[in-house]
Amino acid sequence: MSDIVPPEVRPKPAVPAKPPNVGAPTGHGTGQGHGGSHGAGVGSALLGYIGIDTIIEQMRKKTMKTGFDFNIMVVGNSGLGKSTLVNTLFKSQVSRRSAGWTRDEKIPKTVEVKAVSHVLEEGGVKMKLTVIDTPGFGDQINNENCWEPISKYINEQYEKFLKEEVNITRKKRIPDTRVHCCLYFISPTGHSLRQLDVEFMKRLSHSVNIIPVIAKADTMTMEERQEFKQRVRKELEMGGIEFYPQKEFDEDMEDKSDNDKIREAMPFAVVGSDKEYQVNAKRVLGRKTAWGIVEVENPNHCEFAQLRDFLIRSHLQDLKEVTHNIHYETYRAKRLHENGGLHPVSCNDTQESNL
Ligand SMILES: Nc1nc2c(ncn2[C@@H]2O[C@H](COP(=O)(O)OP(=O)(O)OP(=O)(O)O)[C@@H](O)[C@H]2O)c(=O)[nH]1
Ligand SMILES: [Mg+2]
Repeated sequence: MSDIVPPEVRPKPAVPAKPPNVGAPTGHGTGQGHGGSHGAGVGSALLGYIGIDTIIEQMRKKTMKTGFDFNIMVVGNSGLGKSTLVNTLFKSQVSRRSAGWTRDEKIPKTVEVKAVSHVLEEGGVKMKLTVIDTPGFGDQINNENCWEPISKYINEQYEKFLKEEVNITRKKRIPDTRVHCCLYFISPTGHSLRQLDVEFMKRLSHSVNIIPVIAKADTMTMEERQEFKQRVRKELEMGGIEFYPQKEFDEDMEDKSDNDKIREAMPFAVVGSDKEYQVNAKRVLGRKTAWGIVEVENPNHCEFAQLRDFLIRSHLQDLKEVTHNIHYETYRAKRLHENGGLHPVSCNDTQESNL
């Protein structure tokens, strides 16, 4: 069942438009703010404040109550700093570091897929974070089909969701185990992408949001890093690899311009650490070397902060929406089509929010 979703069956993006000015302060009572009557001439001037904008607050309260799921997968050779980076991203020990394991324990004979969940809470919002690790990827003598168990896992989660969705008595909230984001770790060789990198991203980019990152960026000089980034970008383009945020899913000009900036800066060259050091009277996450401290969150040192802002602070909801509306929808359409075109009895098009 691997590679079940061929690129040609991808539907047109159906990502719902983001509400304008979400989170921006609203001018209560003015009745003529910029939210009122722009658009395709369908808005009408309001004579007074109605309270439409309170939907944002209502959504916020709901999210606070229910929390949300976020499932992140890490793929890349052993020792590239995958666990460390995820721990750095979420400022907690959400992924077990393998340092200290014996060699035999460390490298599995085949690629394994292991999911571990944690509940993180910040500002009253609960996130059920599942980190999906893929030990053994790229570590075999023959790595020919090592993307297969990963593709299988991704599709199995879509299948699980589909089965729940078509049940006659559906759960109010379908547990979401679908992979929202796959961080792909590129080895900081300074040369070029390996055959395996290209193969993996090519095969999987149509069923999951892939975000390539350059691992252990502190092992390269600034010049080497820039050159390597450029080369990788070129190779990704030449290989026709679509990474997240995919150009074809930009919703409007604003989205395109924001995402273009991100795409031009990718793949982010990152450094991870779960150790804190004192720098200028501040505690910072960093890596201590004989010639100084590499500060993980300092944009002059590496691009970790850019990755974190993009992944968590600006695009987390979009990653979930693209997973649901594009990748899962493609899988679902294909499966229902295989089913002789028969829609399961209770299937209706109302999508449940994952929030
Ligand atoms: N120089 C450098 N070392 C790092 C970085 N991130 C992690 N390390 C170190 O690299 C080693 C491996 O880190 P892990 O996070 O366990 O790597 P991993 O990819 O999860 O390894 P596996 O679980 O074995 O696949 C540890 O000694 C880390 O301290 C980094 O950004 N730069
Ligand atoms: Mg690890």
